[in-house]
Amino acid sequence: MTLPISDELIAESNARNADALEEDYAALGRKLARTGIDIDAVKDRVAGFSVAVPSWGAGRGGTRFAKFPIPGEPTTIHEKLEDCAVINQLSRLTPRVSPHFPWDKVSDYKALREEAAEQGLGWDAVNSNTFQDQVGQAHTYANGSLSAQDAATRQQAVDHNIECIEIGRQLGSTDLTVWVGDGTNFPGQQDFTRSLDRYLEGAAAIYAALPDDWRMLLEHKMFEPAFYSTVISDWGSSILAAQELGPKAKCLVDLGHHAPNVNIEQIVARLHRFGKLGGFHFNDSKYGDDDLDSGSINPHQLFLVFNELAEAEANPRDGFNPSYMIDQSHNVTDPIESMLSSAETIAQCFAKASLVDRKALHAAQEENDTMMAFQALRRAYNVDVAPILAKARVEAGGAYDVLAVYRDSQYRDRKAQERKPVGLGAGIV
Ligand code: PSV
Ligand code: MN
Repeated sequence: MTLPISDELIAESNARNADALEEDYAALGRKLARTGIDIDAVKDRVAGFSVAVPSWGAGRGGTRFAKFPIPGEPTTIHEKLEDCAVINQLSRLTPRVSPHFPWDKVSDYKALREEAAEQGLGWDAVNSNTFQDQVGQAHTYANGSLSAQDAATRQQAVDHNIECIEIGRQLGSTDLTVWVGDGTNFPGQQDFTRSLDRYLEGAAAIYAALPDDWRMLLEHKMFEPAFYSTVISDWGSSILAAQELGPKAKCLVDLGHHAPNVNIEQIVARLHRFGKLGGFHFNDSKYGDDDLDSGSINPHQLFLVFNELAEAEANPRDGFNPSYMIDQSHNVTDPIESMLSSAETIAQCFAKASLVDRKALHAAQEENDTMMAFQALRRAYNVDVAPILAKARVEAGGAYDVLAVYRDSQYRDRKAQERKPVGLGAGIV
């Protein structure tokens, strides 16, 4: 395996921090032991945790107003893979990449799969794109894709999704994530019911092409690019569609795709209750965007989501296998740094949720002891789990201080010498 950052650099940095890590880990171990928690067991759980990164997240996102590229930014899937390999090498938390087509199209997927494996990476959910027109495309998506009035446009969208499944099979993926930008900007523009009927018919044609061991993850979004209505706007529409499609259809929760202040953790519990929790796109938002780094605004909400996931894991009902992925837009930071920081925050919330004394929580709930139920969560949330994550990371070959090693490596500067500059313009491609 050839990894992009020098092993010596990581080893030297880890050696400098080894005493501090041992001290902090031992102190936290003693603290947790007082409440009957074995720190090594939590560390092993964290070592088994992972979250995928999106290939498109390796680039600087930009908004619909502007994009401010940085020197050394990747432009091809090969360069994006290399950046994703950096994130995983340092964090040991992100061993899979989620590709988006046609952005990541190549002529030889077997070779692409090997190229990723050579850098320690596998493939996560395949994402289709029927929210943009591509050069030479026969039918425009300007009026929708799976829900468009025009039958040939709908068929083109179905065919593209089926092609994505075929590519995913070659890469070794087992999930297809379908998000459509379909919707309206004016009252009366489309009939709500007829457009949903058309969406469902197209989604059923895609569903019929899924291999037995695949899932179709339906991603809802309240608004953008359509600002009046979207066809799959919320978890309600999403679960109804997933129920109509069949058992392989599940719902994907992008944390930014809700109205402000929506109780997302409750949605997670509801979806799990009905066997429809398929996965997550992690990011954060302050107003109504889906762009900010995971946990940068509301880490407590992220913890509460993971608390529901811990409950769901303990009560698997129809099984528990949600896919975890980051989906952020990096407009002002180096995307590698943002994803390193987000992966850490996500894993921290996972670890904190593992610390919740569930017996105490459930007992307090049964006794209607509101304060003690709340405190069961609060106690876990207040623990600084950084030493647990650092220990798991270092033991797996990652860096104690991921950002410091990344900066010391001057990886981005080196890439700025090698890679062709990115053009200006708006958008995430
Ligand atoms: C839509 O905003 C979304 O969250 C979907 O997951 C897309 O596929 C992705 O962002 C990239 O545009
Ligand atoms: Mn998303």
